[in-house]
Amino acid sequence: MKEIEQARVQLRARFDKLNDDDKRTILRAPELRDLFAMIGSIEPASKAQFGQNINKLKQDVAGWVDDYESAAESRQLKPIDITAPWDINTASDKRPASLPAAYGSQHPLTKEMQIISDIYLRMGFEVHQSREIDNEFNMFTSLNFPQDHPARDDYDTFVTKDGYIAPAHTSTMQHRIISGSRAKLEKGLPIAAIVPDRVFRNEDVDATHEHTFYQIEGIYVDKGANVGHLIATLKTYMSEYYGQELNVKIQPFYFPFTEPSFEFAIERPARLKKDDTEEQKWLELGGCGMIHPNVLKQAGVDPSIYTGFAWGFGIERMVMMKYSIEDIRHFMSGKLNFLRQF
Ligand code: FA5
Repeated sequence: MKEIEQARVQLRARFDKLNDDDKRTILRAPELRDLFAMIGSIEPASKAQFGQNINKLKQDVAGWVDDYESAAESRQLKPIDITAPWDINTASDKRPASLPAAYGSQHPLTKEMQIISDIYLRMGFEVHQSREIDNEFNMFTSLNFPQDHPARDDYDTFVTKDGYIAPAHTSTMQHRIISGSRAKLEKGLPIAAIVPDRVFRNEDVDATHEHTFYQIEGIYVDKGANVGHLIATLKTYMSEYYGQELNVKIQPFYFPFTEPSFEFAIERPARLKKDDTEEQKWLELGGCGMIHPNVLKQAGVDPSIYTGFAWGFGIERMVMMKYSIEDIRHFMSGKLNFLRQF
């Protein structure tokens, strides 16, 4: 039986040296075949034992392969959690049961923007990012603000010494997205995008106004897009986000980049109303309208063939409605007793 033991040592040495992907080839090793071929020449008294020992070796070799593969699998499955506050090799029963609060959590606005983006992704919209610094063209000119028009002053923009602008709304992305995606229209596909991102205004801060806040821009361009589609899109989104149908109010407004333009408000729940006046009844979430033909034209889209709609809502205000948060300043206050509630 010496041959079998010699073969076992050789096979093991070769198995250890094989590359990960080749470990299985050991099952077809010539040593095993040669041993089986020897059975015929073994004297009858030892033949049965010899056969059993070869079978045992063959099973052991298959066992090496199985053990190796299942270990490789669990090596792959073990996630490396760089945020884990314990050594990742600590046995699970020795790890702390829960993370101490000091390790933190996602900011409520981050969480809500994820939820909002997921709703729009399900509705077929792409998600784009905005910029933290932009230029006069994207902030005004591409959006059909006439040169030196007072409407430019409606947005209390922060401007750098060399004339760059901290975007005061996410509409700065309209031109980029429409011109960048117009090839889709030629293929018969709509442009459908959202931009949830940060904007800046030189504004007096109060319970509903911040100088740095978030907006979500929505852009849709296609043949035949109309106001009915705009309202249906916004209502569908609202009822998904709030988990119920809400009363909405749409009234005429003015933006240079949409025509017609509307202001979109939703009815506040009683607990967020200070009194019973008509003004307190509605919370204005943002503006919307049909994209102005000049905006489409500048982005290289023919407004006699395609139409589109756009909207821009304040994210803090939507989240405040959802959780009955009475003051927008809580979000950036860094107060732990506020943040821990989410
Ligand atoms: C705009 O910013 C337009 N760009 C919206 C738009 C987009 C219209 C696309 C048409 C088509 P407005 O300045 O009204 O519009 O701001 C939109 C929303 O942002 C407001 O209704 C409000 O919800 C939020 N918002 C505005 N200023 C502040 C602020 N200082 N703090 C918090 N939220 C604000």
